[in-house]
Amino acid sequence: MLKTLIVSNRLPLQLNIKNGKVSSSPSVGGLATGLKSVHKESNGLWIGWNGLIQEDVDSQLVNTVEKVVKEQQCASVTLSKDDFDGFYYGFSNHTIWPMFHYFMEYAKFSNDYWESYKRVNEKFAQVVLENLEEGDTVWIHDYQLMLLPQLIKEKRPDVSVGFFLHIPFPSFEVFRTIPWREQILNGLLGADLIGFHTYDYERHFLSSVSRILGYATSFNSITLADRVVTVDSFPMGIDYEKFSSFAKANQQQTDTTQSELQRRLYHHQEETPEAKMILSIDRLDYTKGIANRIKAYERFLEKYPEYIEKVRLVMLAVPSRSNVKQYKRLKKEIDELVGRINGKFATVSWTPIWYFYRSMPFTNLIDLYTSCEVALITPIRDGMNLVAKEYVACRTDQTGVLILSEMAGAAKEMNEALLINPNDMELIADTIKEAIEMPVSEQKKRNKYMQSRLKRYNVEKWAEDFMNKLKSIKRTEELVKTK
Ligand code: GDG
Repeated sequence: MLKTLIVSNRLPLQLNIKNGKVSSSPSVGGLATGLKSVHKESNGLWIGWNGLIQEDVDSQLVNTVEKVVKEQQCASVTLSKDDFDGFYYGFSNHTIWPMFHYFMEYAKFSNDYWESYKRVNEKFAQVVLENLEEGDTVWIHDYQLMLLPQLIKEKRPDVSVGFFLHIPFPSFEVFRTIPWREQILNGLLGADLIGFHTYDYERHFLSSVSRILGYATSFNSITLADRVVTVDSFPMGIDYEKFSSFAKANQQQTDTTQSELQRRLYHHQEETPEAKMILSIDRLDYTKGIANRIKAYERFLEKYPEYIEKVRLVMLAVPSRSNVKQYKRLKKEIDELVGRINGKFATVSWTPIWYFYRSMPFTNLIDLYTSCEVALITPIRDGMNLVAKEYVACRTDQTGVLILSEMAGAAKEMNEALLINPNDMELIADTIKEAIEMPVSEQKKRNKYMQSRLKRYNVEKWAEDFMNKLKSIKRTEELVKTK
């Protein structure tokens, strides 16, 4: 039976090993939800790293781990500590991530990282090739695996290969400075279909291919010596129904069933009914513009002191890549900024910023989305930004104002949000005021449009569109061959 193999850096499951027993729980991220139908249909298989470092796993448990993984229709790629440091922390997160988000000064060009990246991509290729059967389709995800399409295509030209990039593709002027630019492009061109969140990323990629490799490109295709590669944009959506139904249930909680966080948030609203809460949620990452956001909030309090005690920034920063130098530095900067601003403006009964440095259970995330009147999302660069979409989906009564950076891919589809330049502190400060003062009728009008779009183009539709396109490319190729 024909099947689709999904390949991503991490498998969509969490393994737990306790007293020699191995169990797994599914992870609930957007990608796992979107690809659920592709994964479950026709005996699909998901290939990726299972989250365990090879040296840490008792050799007697190796087979049990793989058995548990297999039960979830998954197969593991095993990574050693060296692999993880060079491939994941190194090339992926210390070279590609900063370069593709235009933080060129943060990028490290190391040949050791590159060698590790190549080696690990080959490890992935080996597991994929072991599991491939004639006529199968492979869908590869994200910047950690950009060499994999070519590694598969070389060995199995008969197999249909798709690739989706979840982060921006930078402009040619930035991309050309990477020492391994040709190899990365050739790696990607092993795919039959390459997808991006927006048309801008797509055209940056096309321009790099034509100027670095010299291939002929059109609006959305690249002509190689022996085949044509299709390039297209597929803006990733969210599981709209899940967010809106959890939000509805959340609002029906009673005093006794509310979570502690929900109680605190509601208590705050009861005490100061005219006060507004501004929400900020991201992984703690320098691309997300968290420091600028705090500074803009400070500017807002300075410029509009009438809002002192009448507004609060609720900030959730989820720990991420904390082994990388820049992330450690950023954490320190944010701790200091929050401390300074709370020290500067706090009154006996009010703290301007509530800061949480941790990840929260899904239900608490919903508590935050439903209770904050404004969401302030100001990345310096962001491939898409799903938090913006989730916030709007959770506003079941259609109130709430989204302030969104123009530099997030999501801004292309969310024109009704208050769009800002994340480097313009004065503008952000003024926009916070505009958001707080926006009449309810205006809020509802804007959210209505955004909700209907998010509902229609949800994450399942995104996955379906990509797969349909890949299938149609395959059909066309077969027709050409039989002529
Ligand atoms: C990359 C690209 C692109 C956050 N905190 C908690 C939590 N979350 C969930 C959110 C959301 C997801 O994590 C974050 O997604 P984003 O899209 O905002 O950002 P990245 O992690 O940087 O993702 C990005 C995305 O890939 C998809 O292509 O949009 O541009 O950088 O779903 O809800 N979930 C829970 N607790 C938390 O504390 N449970």
